[in-house]
Amino acid sequence: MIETEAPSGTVAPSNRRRTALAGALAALAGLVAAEVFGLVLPGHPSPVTFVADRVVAAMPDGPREALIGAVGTLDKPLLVVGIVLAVLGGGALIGLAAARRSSLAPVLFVVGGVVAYLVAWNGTTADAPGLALVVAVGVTVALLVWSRVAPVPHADGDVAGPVVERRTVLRAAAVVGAAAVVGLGVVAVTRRASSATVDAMRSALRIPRPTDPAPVLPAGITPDVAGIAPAITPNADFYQIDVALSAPVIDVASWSLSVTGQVGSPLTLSFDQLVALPSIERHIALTCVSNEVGGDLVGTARWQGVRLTDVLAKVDVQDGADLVLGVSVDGFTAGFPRSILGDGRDAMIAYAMNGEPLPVRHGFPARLVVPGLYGYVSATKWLREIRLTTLAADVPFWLQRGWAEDGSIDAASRIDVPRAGSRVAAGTVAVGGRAWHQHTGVGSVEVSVDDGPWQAATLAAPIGTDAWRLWSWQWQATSGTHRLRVRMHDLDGTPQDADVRPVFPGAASGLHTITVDVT
Ligand SMILES: Nc1nc2c(c(=O)[nH]1)N[C@H]1C(S)=C(S)[C@@H](COP(=O)(O)O)O[C@H]1N2
Ligand SMILES: [Mo]
Repeated sequence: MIETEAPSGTVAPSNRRRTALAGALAALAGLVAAEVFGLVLPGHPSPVTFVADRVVAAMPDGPREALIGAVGTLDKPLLVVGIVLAVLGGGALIGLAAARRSSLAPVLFVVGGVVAYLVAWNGTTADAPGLALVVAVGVTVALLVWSRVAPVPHADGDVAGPVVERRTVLRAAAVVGAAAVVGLGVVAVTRRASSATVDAMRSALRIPRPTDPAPVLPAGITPDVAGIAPAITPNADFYQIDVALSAPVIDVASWSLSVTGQVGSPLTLSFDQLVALPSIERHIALTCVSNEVGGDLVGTARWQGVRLTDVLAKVDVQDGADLVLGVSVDGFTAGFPRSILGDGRDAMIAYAMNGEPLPVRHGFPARLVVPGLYGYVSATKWLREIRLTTLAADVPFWLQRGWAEDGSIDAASRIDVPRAGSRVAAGTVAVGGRAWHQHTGVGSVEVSVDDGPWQAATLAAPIGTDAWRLWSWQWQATSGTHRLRVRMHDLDGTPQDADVRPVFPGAASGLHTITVDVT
């Protein structure tokens, strides 16, 4: 049965390779088991998700900034592949170490599990017991698999370590591989089923008519420019930014929202209780602080929800509470000064977006929307708690990572059509775009060609000061390569900041400039 007999104290290279492989297999089996087990714990993301969140959080600002702009696309799968490879590598190292002393393996797998737990723990104690359970199951399975693929030899096991037959490793690899495929298949199917359940729940939900509906929009909010995106962003096209690897799947029947912290009488609302309260409906533009000049991390939707100050009035907020902190089911937090609500802006606990329950990826069943603040300080999705607190006691997620405390939105403008770098025919060319300075409003937009004089663009019909405003301009284009720039003044007459600043730590600035080839 034993293929190679290594002399005491040394290990044959082929055996080392096989124990490394056995270790990697055992770690993979443990990871798959933890993923599958994690799935059956309601409301818990997978352990890999937990770790990926940690990686995003721990990254230095430069790379993270680059990543955040793209989160929701390719970066997440790449992170997951990286984490799986790291686990395989860790398992292989344990295998190598155990090639000399097999009794080391169980100890190292347990240590690996503890490290995984610490790396994955995101600081919210609510998640700790579930995560501990998931990791414990994973480690147990890894140990079981290890004891099968790397049997301790009959004699002096403690001295020479396990001797592994190639056939055992191959057979174990086949079994673990098959189990991984089946297990992850089950995960994928169940995930799809549970998001299908939420979709069914969403479509079954009845959202009451708003008590205070949004004003009827005038005709002409979207200018007649071919190829320009509509002034009200459809839900399917609305940008998405979050640090969650997969959107939390929330059962609205068991969900509740608590208003806590420095309040005289804390409050908990079920979904039914929330939507039974008087509601407002408003067109509000949401903007991400990570939006580059000319970028598309901005959108305008019609939101319906409960006015935040209505809810705060019910809990008797204490004087010292100067921070309103939204806490998400996924542990994310965003916070802003309570004083900004004093101007009566339409900040709300939103539960509907463009006339339907919030899409899962936009925070189902409820989120915060605060006109005039970037999302990172205000727009908590999958909201579970609103905490009245202070910056000294609770530092919001992105502030912990060096982003600016003041999340007020800056004025900005963008050219959408023609696209940067495109080719157009000489003659009259329709130019169009949008500008925003939420809660202040857009006063004027101007365009300049090749650093020539600023020329007034035509503003489309207004949606409201909390939304963006689209614009158009007829360009008499002559052949050659030309540079177009845009700038705006807000309704106060203040020009947007033309100085070039990067995104970190508090929003990019500078004028959007594009080059167009006219033929
Ligand atoms: N739970 C949670 N809410 C969150 C975030 C997040 O990472 N997690 N990101 C915030 C940021 S930075 C922005 S810009 C907005 C984006 O909202 P959207 O994805 O609906 O466009 O959500 C905010 N709310
Ligand atoms: Mo953001």
